[in-house]
Amino acid sequence: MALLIKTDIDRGDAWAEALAANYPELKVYNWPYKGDPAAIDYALVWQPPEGELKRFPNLKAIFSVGAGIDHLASDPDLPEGVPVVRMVEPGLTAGMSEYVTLAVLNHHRFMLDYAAQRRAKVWEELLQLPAEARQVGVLGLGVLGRDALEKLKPFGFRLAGWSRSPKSITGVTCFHGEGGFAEFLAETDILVCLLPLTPQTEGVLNTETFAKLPAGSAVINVGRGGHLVEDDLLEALDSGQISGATLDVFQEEPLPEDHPFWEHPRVFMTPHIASMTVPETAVRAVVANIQRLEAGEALQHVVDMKRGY
Ligand code: NDP
Ligand code: OXD
Repeated sequence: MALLIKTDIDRGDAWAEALAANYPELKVYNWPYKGDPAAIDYALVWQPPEGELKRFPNLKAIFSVGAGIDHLASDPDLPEGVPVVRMVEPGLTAGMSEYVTLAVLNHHRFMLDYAAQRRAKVWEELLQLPAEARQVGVLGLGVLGRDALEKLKPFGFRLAGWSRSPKSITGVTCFHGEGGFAEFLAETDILVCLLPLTPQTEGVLNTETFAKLPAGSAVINVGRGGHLVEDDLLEALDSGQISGATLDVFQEEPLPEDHPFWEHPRVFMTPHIASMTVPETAVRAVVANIQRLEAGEALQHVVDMKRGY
């Protein structure tokens, strides 16, 4: 049995070593693969060139290196009938919850203001608000959204979430669908986007959405750049409707050098690193899934390609 790997960042031999340790019988090949395409059973990929996966006639499953699968869904030549599996693994989940907690606390504790004060050599205390005075609202109550909310619980924020289907989560006020969107936003002071990018969620962070938030809210986008209408955010930051933003993902990555976000004093940004798949833990999830399929059981975390996530 053979698996072909294409990851985005060089983790040396971490993937190969973890696979060898967890599944010695599996032959592992790195991209680009020059051998017989028919010999490849599984692909573990991040952003493969369009049409490339179609070259492998015997693929039994395509594993996404990331939780998001938009990099696969956008391939018009993705092989039909081959299940696509999204990444669900504890390392990726933990990293995202760390980032979201950090970003929420940054906004809650006025760190953008203190950074501005520091640049201007201003020594001034800003009035501190208790956590319960703020609502953190998470768009997307999937694996990552739910874990981030769990990790935020001990701080005492009021917590809310929004998803496509109804949910019930202890300590979180849950809203769903278009009908619940305005009510969810109305009380949300710090908005976190952890949605998958689909035709339905594209551009969800826009002027209309910002207008429904309380004035001076903060926005944290860790979903995909396509969720945010960047010009709408710039306008909302200028007007003060949005007081600050933490952005990890962008319409164009890497962010172009002349993009206004680079210099914007109310934007904290990072280069799509909110979380990363950890080979050592991710391999266990992939191997368990391959073994399940080989034993005639159903794969876990298969994407519904019609739904887009
Ligand atoms: P899941 O598939 O587990 O969860 C997706 C959630 O979004 C579900 O709650 C789903 O609702 C909800 N949702 C989907 N479509 C809609 C819609 N139209 N309206 C309302 N809610 C909707 O995904 P994960 O939590 O694993 O990952 C979320 C995203 O995070 C990834 O797709 C990826 O884009 C991003 N990500 C970013 C990273 C980074 O480093 N910046 C790292 C990892 C992931 P329902 O529950 O009803 O199905
Ligand atoms: C992911 C990502 O989807 O890193 O996992 O963006």
